[in-house]
Amino acid sequence: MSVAERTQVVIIGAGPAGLLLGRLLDLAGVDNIVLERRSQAYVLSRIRAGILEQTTVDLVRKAKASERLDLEGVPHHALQLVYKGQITSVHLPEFTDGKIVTAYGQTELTKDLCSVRDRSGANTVYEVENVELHDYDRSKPYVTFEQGGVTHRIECELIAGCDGYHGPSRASVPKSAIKTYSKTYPFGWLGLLSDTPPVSDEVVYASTPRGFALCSMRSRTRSRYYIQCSLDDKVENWSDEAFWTELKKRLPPVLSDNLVTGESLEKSIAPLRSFVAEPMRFGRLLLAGDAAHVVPPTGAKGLNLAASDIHYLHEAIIVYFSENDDLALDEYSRKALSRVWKSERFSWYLTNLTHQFSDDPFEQKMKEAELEYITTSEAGRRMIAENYVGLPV
Ligand code: FAS
Ligand code: PHB
Repeated sequence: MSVAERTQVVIIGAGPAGLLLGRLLDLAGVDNIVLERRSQAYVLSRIRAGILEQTTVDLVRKAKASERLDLEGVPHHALQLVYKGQITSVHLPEFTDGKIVTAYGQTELTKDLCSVRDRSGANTVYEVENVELHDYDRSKPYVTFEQGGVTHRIECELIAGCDGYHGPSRASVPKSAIKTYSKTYPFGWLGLLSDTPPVSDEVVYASTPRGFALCSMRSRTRSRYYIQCSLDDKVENWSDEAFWTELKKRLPPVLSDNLVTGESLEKSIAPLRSFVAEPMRFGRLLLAGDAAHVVPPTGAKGLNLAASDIHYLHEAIIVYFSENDDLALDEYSRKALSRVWKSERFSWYLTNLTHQFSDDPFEQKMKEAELEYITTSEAGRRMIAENYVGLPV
């Protein structure tokens, strides 16, 4: 593939953030190129998030990439909290003027975004190596990368770092110019994907003395389950049968008795982390998605925060080029971070509320009192609902 030597925006990373941004800029006539370390097949094989906020659905529609999402996405009008064996349904529209969430896998969303980008003829270069960012603190930034032993250089006006937590964009920022905040959790999530009907029509968050469990879906015939596990646990320690047995022990009989088990399509352990980098703009470099922040998956916010950033970033870039307005890029960082921190709070809160990890008796009593309050108070359920559907952008 011939690689453009110049473009308006170089986007590093073909995850949801990079692909969504590239598509929205394409539609706005802003020339861009996406550089991706992995093959397209690898990118499309990732199993990640599954719940979309309305803001995310709206943005995918604006990107004209929602045909399958509109057909196959499963609307969820509530989430279920399980505590002391009791199920509390948190009805979302009741507390949020009608808002809901939609179950649709990140894997499917990435396929849709790749598909529209490929059909549009926009330039995506896969399997690049040694991406380096240059002179983004000046007026003529450029990006270099290698492919097949050839070094390429792309002159540009802006660089969008959409390369995830481990990517080169944030890592290229001098430590003196960036402040980071982070927290790691003393447990992980063991996840299993199976072609079995979901045990519930909505996501179930179960807080039990044995640990946390989550029941979700990718469609009405494909389920996604997680159980809290120790950080030193290994996925090879868990046969499918062992997983199903433990999951059943963490669900009330009304769910465990109806759980359809089956062979795992995928099984993996993910660590949990909260992380934020401030600011999200460094001259002509803008960070978005996991390159700038990470949340524990408990609140279903990771993918949605990436979309939230792109909601702000695509607008800022369009204004930057159409009105030669540099301030729009500063506004991006401020607006994005305001919403990032509120999602970080909710994800941290729901993780602490539902997982077992503190052997401090007082902390345990505080957790129990909070769960009693949330499951019996309208104000408590309202707080959960309005954060779960996504705070206004
Ligand atoms: P991504 O990490 O998705 O994409 C970054 C892209 O940049 C990748 O394709 C990567 O290959 C590429 N890249 C990296 N370095 C590069 C380089 N040097 N050169 C070029 N390209 C480079 N969120 C939820 O809401 N719910 C969940 O259940 C959930 N589960 C998750 C499970 C796992 C195992 C992980 C890791 C994350 C999970 N997340 C979940 C969070 C996840 O969905 C992210 O929030 C989401 O993928 C963020 O999208 P991006 O910012 O695009 O980053
Ligand atoms: C998922 O479907 O993968 C999922 C759903 C809700 C969460 C986390 C993950 O809070």
